[in-house]
Amino acid sequence: MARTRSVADQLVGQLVAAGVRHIYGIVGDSLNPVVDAVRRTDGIEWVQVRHEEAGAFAAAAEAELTGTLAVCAGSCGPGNLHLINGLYDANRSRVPVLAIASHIPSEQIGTQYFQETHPDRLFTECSVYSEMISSAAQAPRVIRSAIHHAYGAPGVAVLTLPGDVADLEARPAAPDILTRPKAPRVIPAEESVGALADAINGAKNVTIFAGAGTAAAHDDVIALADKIAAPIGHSLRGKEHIQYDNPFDVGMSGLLGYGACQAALEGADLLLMLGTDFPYDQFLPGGVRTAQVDIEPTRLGRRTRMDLAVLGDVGETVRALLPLVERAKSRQFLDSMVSRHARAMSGVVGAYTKDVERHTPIHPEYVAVTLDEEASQDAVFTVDTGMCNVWAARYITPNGRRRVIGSFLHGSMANAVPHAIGAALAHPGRQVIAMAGDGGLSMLLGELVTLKQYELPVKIVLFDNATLAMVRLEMLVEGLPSFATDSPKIDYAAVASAMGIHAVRVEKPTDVQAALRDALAQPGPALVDLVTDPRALALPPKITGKQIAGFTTAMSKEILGGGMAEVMAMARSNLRNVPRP
Ligand SMILES: Cc1ncc(C[n+]2csc(CCOP(=O)(O)OP(=O)(O)O)c2C)c(N)n1
Repeated sequence: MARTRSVADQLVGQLVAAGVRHIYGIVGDSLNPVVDAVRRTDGIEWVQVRHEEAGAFAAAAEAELTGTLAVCAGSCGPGNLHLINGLYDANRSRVPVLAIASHIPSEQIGTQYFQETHPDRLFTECSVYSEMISSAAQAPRVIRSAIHHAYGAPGVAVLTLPGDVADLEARPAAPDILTRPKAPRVIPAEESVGALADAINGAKNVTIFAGAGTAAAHDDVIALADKIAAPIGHSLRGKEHIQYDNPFDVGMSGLLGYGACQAALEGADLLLMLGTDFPYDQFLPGGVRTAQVDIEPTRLGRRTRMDLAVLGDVGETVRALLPLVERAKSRQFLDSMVSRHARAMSGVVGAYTKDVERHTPIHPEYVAVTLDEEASQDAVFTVDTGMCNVWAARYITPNGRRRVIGSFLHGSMANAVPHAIGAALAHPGRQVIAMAGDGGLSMLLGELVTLKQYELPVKIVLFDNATLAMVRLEMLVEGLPSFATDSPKIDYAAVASAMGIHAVRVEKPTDVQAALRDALAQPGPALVDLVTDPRALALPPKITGKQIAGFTTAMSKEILGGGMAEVMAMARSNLRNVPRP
């Protein structure tokens, strides 16, 4: 007897029509009808992860790299609850992800049944759409609506689906034409562009601060900067889109920043924020007249003062603006900021010297620089939250082809390996490098099993400092001695080897380059466990008196607590990094 087409079959069919190629998750109970439909459907694969959170991160990375909807799924109660942190991350990064949260039997809802939660309520805060499918008649339109919301926002759509409803016979539905809609052109109002041109023409020193919204506007922004003689600083998310082939680059702002960005922001008499929702207002100069261009009205003026707002796409706005702005008469401000940046780069960022090649434990900056040299020109780097963010931001050179993916808005630990899983499946054949901290890796360590299961050629570059270094740094600047940050020294290379993954532990800086080169040449997954210096510090470009006081207090506490050796070791590790006057 022919099998009847179920709601689960219909769901999977609609997902395939929308371009979905993978569903990341863990099977179980109420989710089984969906998993079985995937098994029987061509063109879509089930990817078995070890923690549903990793499934959500993997889907987010796939969606970010391809722009096409990616899906994750969790069984009822705890299964889909595990998705939540990855979904927060995906939703904040505005990538099209659909989550299937399977649910307890519909007749049991509201009785405190085994594993009962309310996914449709639970996920509202981390999604743009969260609905429960309660009947076969409702299913096709709600599924379609979820897909449209995920693509349209873009963001996360969650479908809550009780197992018994998934098993119901599907109702006929109109065929879906749900592939990714073409993005609209968002053209700013003429008056807004005119006002912005007037403001620029009336200003003496303009600084551009560029965010991820400059993604498709690199050449336009550079042309504008050239014409109005404006230095270009950028946020962490803007870096990969604007920093390459950019003679006006003055570096990055924020806690992880470097270069002359901060000086350029503060020295301007007009700050032009392009496609950025950079959250740290303490790094934005509240005293400087500010104009902001963004495609999203809710972002206008929410981080710092806004004297002039332009609602529109950055590329469209800049192209409309270019003929209206006058060529700058003086390039003095631009020149002074660019040379200040060059000095800062050679003094701070470029501070690693020959000594570093002999410094044990290995200095993480040396690893990052070597990795930058060894990685391919179109590599995808996924970066753990923690100090890896700093090393990637400072040393991984963007070129318009490489991609750098992280939990840059949500700031979750343990994203690098799961993001790399999604990246490797999205782009087979492309080099995918996970820059991981040992705290991050150990948090979702089980995902090594996923790499092995699918022989995903992800290369994990592990900055193994046996501590939560980023938090250690936070404690120092707050004047607290480090506490509850250290982990036992674990040989992660041995752990990975035991799983059948090519792995090596590196303790000497002289072995770094060969180990990275060898790992990058492996056909399958590989892990390089680099024993790095836990005391390597990243100093923000703008250090407040309070932070210095905090740092000094923490140092005194360490000394009073008998930690003199620690203080000396930290000083030795970081002398190279202290900005010179
Ligand atoms: C899920 C989660 N838990 C805790 C934190 C707070 N936090 C931010 S960075 C960090 C330390 C990361 O340690 P590790 O991965 O070892 O990297 P390191 O900073 O040592 O390079 C912690 C605990 C967080 N951001 N996310």
